[in-house]
Amino acid sequence: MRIILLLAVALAVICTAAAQGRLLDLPQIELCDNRPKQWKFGNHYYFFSWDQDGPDFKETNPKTGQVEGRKVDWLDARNFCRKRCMDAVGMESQAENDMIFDFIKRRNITYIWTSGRLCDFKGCSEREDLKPISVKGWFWSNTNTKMAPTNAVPPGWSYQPWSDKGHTGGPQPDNAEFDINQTSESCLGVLNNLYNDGIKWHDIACYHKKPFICEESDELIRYVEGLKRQQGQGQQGNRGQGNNGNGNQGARGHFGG
Ligand SMILES: *[C@@H]1O[C@H](CO)[C@@H](O)[C@H](O)[C@H]1NC(C)=O
Ligand SMILES: *[C@@H]1O[C@H](CO)[C@@H](O)[C@H](O)[C@H]1NC(C)=O
Ligand SMILES: [Ca+2]
Repeated sequence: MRIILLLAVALAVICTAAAQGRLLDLPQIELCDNRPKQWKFGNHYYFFSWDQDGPDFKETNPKTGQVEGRKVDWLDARNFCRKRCMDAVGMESQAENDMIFDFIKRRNITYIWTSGRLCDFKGCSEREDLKPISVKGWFWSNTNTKMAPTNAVPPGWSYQPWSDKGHTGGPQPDNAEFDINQTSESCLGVLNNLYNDGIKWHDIACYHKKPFICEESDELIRYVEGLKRQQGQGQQGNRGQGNNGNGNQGARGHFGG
């Protein structure tokens, strides 16, 4: 069963980011038109941030003076994708997850951010269907799709993508950093064997900096097509009706069944 979270994509980030005064970015027409199309899977193109050039993806290491792949926090990862009509990757199927794990393995990448997010922000606690939150509260923010409960192999999958190891020894998600200093591990990264556990999903505090994989967003592509139509009709100063400018398309959405 595939349950769509009709909660607005942005809600998680709006609430999380509000404290830091940071919001989701809207796509930009030129960046969308020139979005990197590194490889295709199903109907979507993908790219790995460190394989791209430019200041969003490369930075100079102050110690060595070398230009290297940029590491960013979870929200920046999403925003660098979103500006390009993409979003951080979401692995809603085993086939897609296999594809991402294979890429990480083949390229020997240490870790990446995904769009995975824990619903632990405003509006989540009223949702009985998300309790207990550590088991039923995870979703892919790029497509607003609920993940399967974390404590079992997802239905239709042949393996458990969450690691059975971590900082505290136990299975993921373990919210380990919260126990150290009350920083919630609300974001989902893929780690490559950092706990001698192979390539696996881990809950990680969102401020940590990592490279990322972007996946095309049907919603943002449609949004930019609408923008272009408006501009073609000579309407100006009307950037996307129904969108409050924060990428938050009706934060009053409901989870569907
Ligand atoms: C893969 O990456 C790890 C960590 O960066 C490194 O120690 C190892 O030598 C690499 N393996 C290969 C085959 O490149
Ligand atoms: C929490 O602990 C981690 C791991 O020791 C550390 O990297 C991080 O900076 C700490 N965060 C805060 C807010 O103290
Ligand atoms: Ca963890």
